[in-house]
Amino acid sequence: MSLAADFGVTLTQHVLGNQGHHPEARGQFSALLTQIGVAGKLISAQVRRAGLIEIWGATGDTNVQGESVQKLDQIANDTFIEVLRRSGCVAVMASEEMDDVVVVEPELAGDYVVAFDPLDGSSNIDASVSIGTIFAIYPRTSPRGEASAADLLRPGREMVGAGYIVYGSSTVLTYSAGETVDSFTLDPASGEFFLTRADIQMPQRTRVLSLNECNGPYWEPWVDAFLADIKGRNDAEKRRVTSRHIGSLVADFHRNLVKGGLFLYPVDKRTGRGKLRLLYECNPLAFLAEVAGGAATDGGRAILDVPVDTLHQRSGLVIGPSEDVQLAERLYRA
Ligand code: P6P
Repeated sequence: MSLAADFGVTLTQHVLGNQGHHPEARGQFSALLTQIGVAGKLISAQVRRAGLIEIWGATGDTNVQGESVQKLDQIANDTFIEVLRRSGCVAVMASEEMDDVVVVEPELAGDYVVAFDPLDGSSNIDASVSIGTIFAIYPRTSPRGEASAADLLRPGREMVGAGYIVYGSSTVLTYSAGETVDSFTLDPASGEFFLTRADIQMPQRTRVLSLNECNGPYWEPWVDAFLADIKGRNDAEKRRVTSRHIGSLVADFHRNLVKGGLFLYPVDKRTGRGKLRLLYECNPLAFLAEVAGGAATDGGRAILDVPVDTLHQRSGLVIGPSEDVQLAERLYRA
């Protein structure tokens, strides 16, 4: 009896299979993705125990965003940094939790640079609501020994990989290296991520609308017109669109990617600024959305084309099926 029939494709097998499409690959990208899987398992183990070992709740610190740092945030941040540092694949990394970049010592520095949000959705931690890690991967551009923030201050279009790990009813890692978007579910018994959704295509109809409606007073006028168009698709005959909003971008995005949904977090007209961070929230998810046949915009242009000037730069975000993202852009420009 063939053993192979007894279990699915693991993350490492899938990543190595992908590597086969790149004859010039030296294996660092594959090793990096595998190590990101290791970090995801370590963080997942902590998330699953948070309430039991009292690591939810705030540490009393505040991060560069001015948000109170939850203990699990700190653990996720430290875990991601240490695993990536030891991977030998990363030269410099940026984290939502760190004011400045972390430069890896030359003897361990590798060919890639990574930006990540170690634990997105922190305000949901002590309510046991889904949270997640988001990551973006670029090839380093700096010469050996000179890695710096400049390696990361580049448009999302230059990414070579991106993904997230959502710690929800199960722990799911989704990544893309540019050809397909694939999802893996962690099997707690074996500690392996197994392929559960291959070559995900984002459904082209918006069935789910996901946003914080209470921000309505702060929206620019085009947003109300946009929402009226989408909600107007529901009539006496049929409800075509429903609403789901978790408040953890990574969980809202994963549901929308799989079921066909649109998420938006428009800029605040009082400041002209968005809330979500471009480098490690909007860009990686925009990368996945485009590979899966969807789109992402800040209203004026594709998220992946927005210049990245600072590590913690914020952006407005509309992400989901292409035709509704294009509708948002038309209304934004009108
Ligand atoms: P608001 C979580 O803190 C986060 O960064 C995203 O995951 C989420 O979509 C957004 O902020 C929620 O923000 O203003 O609706 O609470």
